[in-house]
Amino acid sequence: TVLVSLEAGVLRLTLNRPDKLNSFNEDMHRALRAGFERAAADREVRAVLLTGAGRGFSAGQDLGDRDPRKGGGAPDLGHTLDTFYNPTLRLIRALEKPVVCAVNGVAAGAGANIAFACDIVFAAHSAKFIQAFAKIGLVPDAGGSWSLARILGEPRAKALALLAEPLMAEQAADWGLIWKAVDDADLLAEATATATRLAAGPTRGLGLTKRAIQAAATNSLDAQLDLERDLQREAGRTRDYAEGVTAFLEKRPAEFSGE
Ligand code: LHQ
Repeated sequence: TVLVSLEAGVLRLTLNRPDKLNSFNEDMHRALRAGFERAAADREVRAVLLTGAGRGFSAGQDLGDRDPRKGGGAPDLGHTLDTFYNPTLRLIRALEKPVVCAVNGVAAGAGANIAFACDIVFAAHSAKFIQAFAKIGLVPDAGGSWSLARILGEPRAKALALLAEPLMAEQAADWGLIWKAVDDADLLAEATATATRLAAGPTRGLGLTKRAIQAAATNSLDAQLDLERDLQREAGRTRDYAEGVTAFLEKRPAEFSGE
């Protein structure tokens, strides 16, 4: 349900249930989570690229898995979040390596919100984001209420969530929800090039940078200045910092090891 490959330090995770628009069943949840766990543990992985197979990125939760017509009483959706979505969301945000996302087609419900949790998001011009939850009586999850409100502010976050209308890639980029909308034909090449470039970078410094920017949302300026000091102290001790400065002084490209 998730294709996994490692090339040039980039762990590529491809959601792979294309005939169901890569909607999440338990298998795919487990496989995606395992992919991010590997990304954290494996030193050879220095960046992640998340994308989808076929014409969609992900349609969110597989609704066929929870057919109310089959009876069995009301399901505990909180349990689904605790068991599956939330651990994966936390892994993505805590991973001290860059996560690039290539949204190749429609991203609905939790599918959209998993994309918004990634660090650098490219989307094909034809891709659209839909907070589909309102259509079935649910609340935005997989971090969506948090990321939409933080990135867009309440007026746009509420309209997207309450109306569940599609937001095209170009508009998402204009609003700052994603990094770039690119031509469909260029999406994978462009996202792969970016992930590959990041994977050849000073991984520790990039990871600490991610941590610093994420902490800013909840820190005061004072706390953030202290955090920058601490993280810079750590970055200054890496081999890659020494290599970066040496390469600059020797007027040659740096060769970062990730250490
Ligand atoms: C699907 C799905 C799908 C199964 C397309 N499931 N088959 C929820 C509950 C529990 C715990 C916590 O979290 C959540 C989080 C959520 O993610 S809730 C939101 C769930 N997602 C949705 O409500 C989106 C449902 N899908 C759609 O609205 C449309 O499929 C979109 C707008 C994504 C795409 O539309 P189209 O491009 O017109 O494609 P389609 O509708 O024809 O879908 C293609 C196939 O994929 C089709 O199967 P079929 O056998 O008829 O070819 C769909 O049934 C299937 N599919 N989404 N979520």
